Amino acid sequence: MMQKLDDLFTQFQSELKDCKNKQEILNLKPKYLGKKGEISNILKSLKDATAEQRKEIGPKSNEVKQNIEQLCAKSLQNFEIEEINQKLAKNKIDITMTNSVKEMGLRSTGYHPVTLIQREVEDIFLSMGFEILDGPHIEDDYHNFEALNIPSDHPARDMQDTFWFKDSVHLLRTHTSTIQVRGMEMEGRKPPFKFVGPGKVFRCERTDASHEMVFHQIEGMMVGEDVSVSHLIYFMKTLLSQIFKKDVEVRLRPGFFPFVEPGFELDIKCLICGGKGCSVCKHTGWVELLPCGMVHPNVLKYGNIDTDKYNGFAFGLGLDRLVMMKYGIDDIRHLHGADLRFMTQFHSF
Ligand code: FA5
Repeated sequence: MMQKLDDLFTQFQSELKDCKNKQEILNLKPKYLGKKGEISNILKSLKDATAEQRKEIGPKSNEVKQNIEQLCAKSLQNFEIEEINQKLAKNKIDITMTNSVKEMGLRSTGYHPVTLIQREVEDIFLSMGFEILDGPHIEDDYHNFEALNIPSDHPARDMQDTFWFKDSVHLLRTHTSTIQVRGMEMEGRKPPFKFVGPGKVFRCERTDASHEMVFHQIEGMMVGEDVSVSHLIYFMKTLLSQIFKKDVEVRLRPGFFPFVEPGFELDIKCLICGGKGCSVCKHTGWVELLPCGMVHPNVLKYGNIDTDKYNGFAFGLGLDRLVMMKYGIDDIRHLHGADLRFMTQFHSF
């Protein structure tokens, strides 16, 4: 009987080896372990065996049963792993290869015009020694208002309609000026420094030809000794001449923002209508593009900067409007639409 159990196990191993798929294993298992299987037959015949024989055969048959069980489970697992690997190999997509996109019959639309202009502006400022910083979309009251010299009772809070979270503390940032605060907070940050911070901003506004609820700005900040309005004008002029590669008419007028003093609005002569008046410039001939000014001492104090020694300038450029002026787009809403005929005009891979 003991020999028979050994022979059965050897026979099982050889049959298992020949199994070509999961189903064959599932069919093989009951042949040995099923109610009418080989092992059960042996166990049934124990009733005729002596007590001595039973003592030996019982544990031995359990051992063989367990081994068969384990080997079946292992082989099934191996087949499953092989199946998964085959599927993975078959469906492999190399997303780094632009050719795969074409082979799959998909059209590549290139970069969004706002991304293109953002990179262009970043490169111009990088070449002038500015750093590039980032900041979160979800902000808190402190970074969006308080540290920018806009306390909770200040009427300037109403200048930008804010998407607040239910806790009344967190919000979707309404401007990239939050990056001024975050930039000054950075560990080891000491003047002199200059950085730009691009990104999305959110306002609960009615949309029209020049207003969106989600749009893009790039913030700029320079802090050092004896920074003046001339520095500010120099950097703004350099930026605009490099972006437009032609002379564009601009005007500087007083502007009010609690975080700058004095504050300015830099407007560009509308390039859609040439200044004659249209829906983009609201029939004024000018488009508000780049508010700026000298950083208010209170903002520097929130950033732990010694205001007896240092001062600075800051600006907040509207990137969507810059794209509109550069490419002659007469409605900002085209930039957020999904019309591929529009999107593919700018750049492709
Ligand atoms: C600000 O957001 C200030 N944080 C800018 C600033 C920074 C001033 C640093 C001084 C110093 P304003 O709300 O005007 O300012 O927006 C700045 C620019 O963003 C505008 O000139 C315009 O180009 C663009 N902009 C504003 N609202 C919208 C909108 N709804 N849709 C598209 N562009 C907009």
